[in-house]
Amino acid sequence: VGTYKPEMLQKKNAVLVDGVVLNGPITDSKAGEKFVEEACKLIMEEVIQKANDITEKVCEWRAPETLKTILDLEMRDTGESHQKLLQLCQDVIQYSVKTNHPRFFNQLYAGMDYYSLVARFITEALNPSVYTYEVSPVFLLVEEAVIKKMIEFIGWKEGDGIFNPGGSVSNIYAMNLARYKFCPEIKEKGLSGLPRLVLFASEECHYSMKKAASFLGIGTENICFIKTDERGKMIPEELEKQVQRARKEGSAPFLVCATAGTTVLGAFDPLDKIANICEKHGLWLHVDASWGGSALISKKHRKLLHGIHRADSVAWNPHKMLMAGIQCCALLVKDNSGLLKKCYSAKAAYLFQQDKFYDVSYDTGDKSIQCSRRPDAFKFWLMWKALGTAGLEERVNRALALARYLAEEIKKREGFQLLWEPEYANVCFWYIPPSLRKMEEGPEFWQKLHLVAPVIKERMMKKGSMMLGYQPHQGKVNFFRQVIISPQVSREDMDFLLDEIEQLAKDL
Ligand code: ABU
Repeated sequence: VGTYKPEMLQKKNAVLVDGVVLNGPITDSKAGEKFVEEACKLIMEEVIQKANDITEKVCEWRAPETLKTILDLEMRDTGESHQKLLQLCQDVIQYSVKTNHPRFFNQLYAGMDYYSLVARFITEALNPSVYTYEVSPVFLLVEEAVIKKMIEFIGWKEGDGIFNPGGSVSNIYAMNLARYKFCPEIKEKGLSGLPRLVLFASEECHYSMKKAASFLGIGTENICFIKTDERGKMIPEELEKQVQRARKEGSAPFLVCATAGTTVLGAFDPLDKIANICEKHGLWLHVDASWGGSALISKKHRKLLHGIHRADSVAWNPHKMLMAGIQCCALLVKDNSGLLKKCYSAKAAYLFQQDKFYDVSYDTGDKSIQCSRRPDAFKFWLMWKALGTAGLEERVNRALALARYLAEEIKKREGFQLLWEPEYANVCFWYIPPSLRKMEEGPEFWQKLHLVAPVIKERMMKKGSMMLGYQPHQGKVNFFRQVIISPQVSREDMDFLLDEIEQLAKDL
């Protein structure tokens, strides 16, 4: 009968319902354990032990149609064999990008932290959902401890917070929270009858601001994008002007979103001056420090966020600079009167019973728009426990020192042009290939230079030697954005990066 073994049916007291034998479990735990053991060995050998090996490729590029033919993607009626499954795991590892490789510089995350990795293994094995103390006692306490510590680094005496699936979600939460504070009746009454709400963010802000405004029914046209200076920082005088203009037009300003660490330039808005304007006009100040928040850990670099303690909310992603593993993103809120819970709670009686036998204030799930929620704070906590604050600080200081080193090397080399002095871990530069070096900087030069970075990127990926990003930005043609994060990266990798670009582009 189907997958049942005859001995199951022959068992005394065998119970059959709708043709299904109900006696005993039907999982083959021995086979499962063997699979886990061998798959873990594969992960150890193919991912973890290779993470520092620069002779390994960063990526094994295949076009989608080719990759589809290599990977056996079809899901069939019958399960695959143990060996076939291990082969599939091997294929997945082989053709995935090794974001833990010392020469993966492509995104605002990189590298391997062994402790956060083990934390992820533990949480994957335990499969908790962080909403009530009864199902997640440890992870809720861990989240509380991590949020408390992050709040200390911001410089607040007290506060609240919640871990979210991504910085964009934290920004959406913050925008909604600011609006709730501005007009609490919105939770029950909805949008009708509201004045035209307006918020302010810099031209360099993260694209999640637009997503948030459209998702929340505020409308992207009601984001007033404030001009930035040549370094990509919001100009406070422009903000003041725009707030006054919006008021005169009869709109209702309610929020300023400043950025600490912009995505491309790594720029930090002048938070103290922006806070003065927010205070004067009674506006909620949210700081998107998803990328730059980790500078708070460094005594040397925390001045980049001078004034952050005056913010009402902060988004900070330890999965970026601190390498806590995707995803690890906190929204931190200065309010300690339960605003977060008041804004988001729906009081599901089947989860948040008020007559439980323990202190139900630990059932924090109703501070979130999510129901199921991953224990993301745990991987940051285990890593912090392992490295100590001093270890985290060393990581930040070293990444920023390597960025400075790279910038200086770029200045020395023929054909490389630094766009801005790095303020953080983003190093933005052009590579001008031999054929363009003598050309006048007119429209033809820029048109041709625009094509260079994509060609180099294609070549590096097909070779698998490294990965770094490029983009056009604010009227500038395609340039490289190098991001330095991982302590596995060294000065030699910076030199390699420049040598490799020269090598890949020598015929251009
Ligand atoms: N949240 C922005 C991440 C994009 C990047 O890694 O460049």
